[in-house]
Amino acid sequence: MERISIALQKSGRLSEKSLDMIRKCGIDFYADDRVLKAEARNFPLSFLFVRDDDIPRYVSEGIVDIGIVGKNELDESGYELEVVRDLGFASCRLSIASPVDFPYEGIKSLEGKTIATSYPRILKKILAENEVNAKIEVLQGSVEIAPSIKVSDAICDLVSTGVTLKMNGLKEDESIYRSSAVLVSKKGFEDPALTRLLSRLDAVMLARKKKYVLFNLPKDKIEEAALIIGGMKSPTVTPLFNPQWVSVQAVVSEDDFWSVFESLRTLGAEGIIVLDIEKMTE
Ligand code: PRT
Ligand code: ZN
Repeated sequence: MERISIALQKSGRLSEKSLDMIRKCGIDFYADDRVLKAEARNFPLSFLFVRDDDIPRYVSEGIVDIGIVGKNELDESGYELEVVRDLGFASCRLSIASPVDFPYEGIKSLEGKTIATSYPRILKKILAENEVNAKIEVLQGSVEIAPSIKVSDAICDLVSTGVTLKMNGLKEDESIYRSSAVLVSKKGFEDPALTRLLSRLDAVMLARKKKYVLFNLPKDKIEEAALIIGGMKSPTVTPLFNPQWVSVQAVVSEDDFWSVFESLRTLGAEGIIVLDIEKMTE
């Protein structure tokens, strides 16, 4: 099988999780801060470690076959690539934020104002969609200080916890765009090694959203428990030494986990153990 190449962020918010995800696919390679190129030992994949800003261009120009980059960075780059998978990590939002005394009542409040951002392309598109005319002040970083130094009335920047905005005396007015890390390729790129990688990535992502639950339950409650767990072909039920009780094993979606947990407790489940699943297939 021919090797394919992937561009990853060398160091930053995407690096660790990208590497972690690829390692969870059973792909073994060496990478440290000084390494710019690497080859997987047990999979036809080679790596290029670069700044995230360069990844869309490298993929577009065929310098690498695929890459992992924030969706925001891809859309801002203007390159038309295929989003092969949304990997779900490094999620954040692009928000309008302004000083506490700025009266924001929706995006129209930005009419005639100046907005500082590092994402002029995405912002311009959203303003145009909403028929708002505003001046965009492009800054490469530290966008949050722009209003306090009178460079702009408001800002449009990435937010995850919102702490940075608060620390700079800004309020988050409205989130206008969502982003997370995506795996990209050139449009229509296909390769057996990519297919193999994707099936492993899918297994890793599926497992991430599920928990493995084990608990003991009075035998006569098993049908009710099966209903609560839901969405499953059947939980695995094993007899216990005490004939009135059984041991149950099931896979539960992380989103439903707490409601399932509480319902099982109400039903009389005891000794509930919850485990992470490393990999699984549908
Ligand atoms: O050096 P290189 O160019 O490769 O990296 P970079 O500095 O351009 O990017 P990096 O590593 O900071 O971010 C990479 C990607 O992570 C971004 O393109 C986003 O897709 C994603 N991401 C997720 C974030 C955030 N969350 C985030 N919170 N990128 C930046 N931030 C910044 C934001 O700009 C603001 O300054 O964090 C601050 C806000 O954080 P909170 O938690 O206080 O709200
Ligand atoms: Zn960057």
